[in-house]
Amino acid sequence: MTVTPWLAPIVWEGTFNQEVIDRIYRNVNLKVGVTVFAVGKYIRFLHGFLETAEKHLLQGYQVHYYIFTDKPSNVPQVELAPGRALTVVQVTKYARWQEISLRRMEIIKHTIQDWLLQEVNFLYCLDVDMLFHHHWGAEVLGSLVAAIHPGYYKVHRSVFPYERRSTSTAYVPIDQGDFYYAGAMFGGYVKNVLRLTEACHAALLTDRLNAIEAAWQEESHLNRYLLHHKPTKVLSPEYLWDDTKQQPPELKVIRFSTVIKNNAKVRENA
Ligand code: UD2
Repeated sequence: MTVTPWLAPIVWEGTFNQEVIDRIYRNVNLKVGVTVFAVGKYIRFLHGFLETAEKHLLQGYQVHYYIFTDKPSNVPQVELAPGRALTVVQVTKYARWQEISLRRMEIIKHTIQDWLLQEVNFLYCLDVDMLFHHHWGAEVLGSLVAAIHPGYYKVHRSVFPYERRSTSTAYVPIDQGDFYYAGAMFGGYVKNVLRLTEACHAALLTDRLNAIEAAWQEESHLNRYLLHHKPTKVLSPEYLWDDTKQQPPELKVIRFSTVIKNNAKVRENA
C-alpha cells in the first residue's frame, strides 16, 4: 500500500523524490526537535543512536535533540554537524520499565508547553534502543506522522495487539482500526504532537484512576488516538524495523531499526 484509505501517503523507497523534497524544505529554515529517553540502563544505547542519527537523520537540516535521562553526566559526547544542537533534561527514573516508557507522554507534553512550541516547527519522538542505517530524511515531515509497527504490517486487524478491554480508555473494538502503529516513533507539527501527548496523558491518568494499564502502555493509547485522529503521513516499516526479523523482499531498505537487546539485562523489574 502506498496510500491509506483516507488518502495519506505511506512512505516507501520509490514513492518520493528526495531532491524535490529537499528543494522545498531546505529554503524555509525549519527546526526539527527529536525527543529521546535514555533512562536507567538504556543510557548505553544513546551513543549508537546519536552517532548513526548524525549520519542519516535529516541530514542538512537543523535538528535539536532533547535527551531525557536520569544520568546527565553519562550522556556521551558525539560530534554534531553545524546547525544541530543537543539539550539534556534530567528526569526521574521510575521503578518499573512500563512506567518509564509510558511517562514519556506526560514529560513530552510538559516540555512542549514549557519551551518547544517556541523552539521547533516539527517534533519527532523516538525510542533510543535503535540505530539508523540509511537515509531518514525530510520525506518524514508532515502534520501528524506515525509508523506502521514492523510486526503487524501483513496481518489482519483482528490480530493487532490493541487494548481490547473496554474498561481502558485505549480500547479499540475488534472490528475497528486501520494500522497497528509503533510506539517507538510519532511526530509532526509540534502543536499536533502537543495535542497527541495531552490526549494520551489524560487517557493514561484515567486508566490509572481505574487501576488498569493498557496492554502496551503508551503504544496502546497512541493507537487509540490515531484511530480518531488519522495521521496525514504514514511511514512504512523501512522507517522503523526490528533487527530480530529478517529483511523481507518487499523492504528495499532498512533505515532505522531496533537493536537486539536482552530485556532482562536492560529493563527495570523485567
Ligand atoms: C515497545 C515499543 C515502544 C513502547 C513500548 C511500550 C516499538 C518498536 N517499541 O518497545 O515504543 O511503546 O513497547 O511498552 O514500537 N526507556 C528507558 N529506560 C527504561 C525503559 C524504557 O529509557 O528502563 C525508554 C527508551 O527510550 C526505550 C523506550 O522507553 O527505547 C521504550 O521502551 P522499550 O524499548 O523497552 O520498549 P519495547 O522495546 O518493548
